[in-house]
Amino acid sequence: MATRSALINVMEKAADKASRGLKRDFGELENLQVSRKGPADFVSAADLKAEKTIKEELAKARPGYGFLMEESGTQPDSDGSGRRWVVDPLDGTTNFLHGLPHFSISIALEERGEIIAGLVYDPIKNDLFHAERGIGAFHNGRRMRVSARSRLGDCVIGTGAPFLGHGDRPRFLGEVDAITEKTAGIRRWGSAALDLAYIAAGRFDGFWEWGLSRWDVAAGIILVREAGGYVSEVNGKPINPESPSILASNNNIHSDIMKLLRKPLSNQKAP
Ligand code: 2AM
Ligand code: CA
Ligand code: CA
Ligand code: CA
Repeated sequence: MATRSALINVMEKAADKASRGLKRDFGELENLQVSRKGPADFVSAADLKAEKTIKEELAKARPGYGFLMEESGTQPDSDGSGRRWVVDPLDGTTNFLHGLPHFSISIALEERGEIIAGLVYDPIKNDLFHAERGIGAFHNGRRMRVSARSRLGDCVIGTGAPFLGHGDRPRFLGEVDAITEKTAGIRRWGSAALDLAYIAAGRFDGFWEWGLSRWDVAAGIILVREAGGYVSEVNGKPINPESPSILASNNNIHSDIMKLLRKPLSNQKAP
C-alpha cells in the first residue's frame, strides 16, 4: 500500500496548505487581483499566495535547501546539500482564472540537477500524484504505471499550444496534424504538470510541448520515469533543465511519436 517517506510528507503538507487558499480563491474569482507578465501570461494573487505558503512550509521543514520558483525566482542552497525545490504553485493559471477546474500544484526536489522526488496535486479532483527516485510512483497512495498501449491508433496524446507571442505555431500545427492522423486523439488541457501525471497514471499515453520551464515539468518527469515511462526532448535527446521541448510517453510508443513529430519538422524551411 502507501509508501510515503518523511520527504513526501513535507511536500504534501506544503501542497495541502497552499491548496486551501487556491480553492478559496477559485470560489471567489471576481475578487481576485490579476496582472500580466506577457501578452497571454497571467499571474494572480492566488499564484503569489500559494507560492509564499509553499516556500514557507518547505523552508521550515528543510531550512538549507535552495529554490527555483516560477514567481519568485531562484535561491541557492545554504547547507551544501546541492538540493533545491522546484515549484510551480499554480500550474494552469489560465484555466483557474476562467473557472475551469483543471489546475495543479507542482513540487519537485532536485539534487545537483537530478530530480529525486516529485508531487503534483489537483485540489479540485483530489488527485495526489507523487514519486521518489528508486521507490516508485503513486496516485492517492496506490502504485501507478504508465499505460501498456502500443498501437498508436489506441493512444490519446496530450499537448500544449505555443502561447500568444511565443513559439513556432506553423511547426506546432504540423505536429498536431501528424499526431491527429495516426492516434485516437489529442487533448490540450492547460496544465503540463497534470498532463505528465496523467501519463504516469496511464490516462494519457503520450505528451509533447515546446517552451515549458523546469517548474512546469520537474515533478511530472519523475512521476513518468518512476511509473515506467520515458522522457526526452522531442528529438529524442536527454531532457535537462534548459530543454526547449519535452516528449513523454510509455516506452512502447516513444519512438513512433518521435518519428511523427519529426515529420513536420523536416518539412520546415531552414531558419
Ligand atoms: P502556468 O499556468 O503555470 O503559467 C500549458 O500548456 C502550460 O504552459 C502550463 O504549464 C502553463 O503554466 C504554461 N503557460 C501557460 N501560458 C504561458 C505563458 N504565457 N508563458 C509561459 N508558460 C505558460
Ligand atoms: Ca505562469
Ligand atoms: Ca506552469
Ligand atoms: Ca504557474
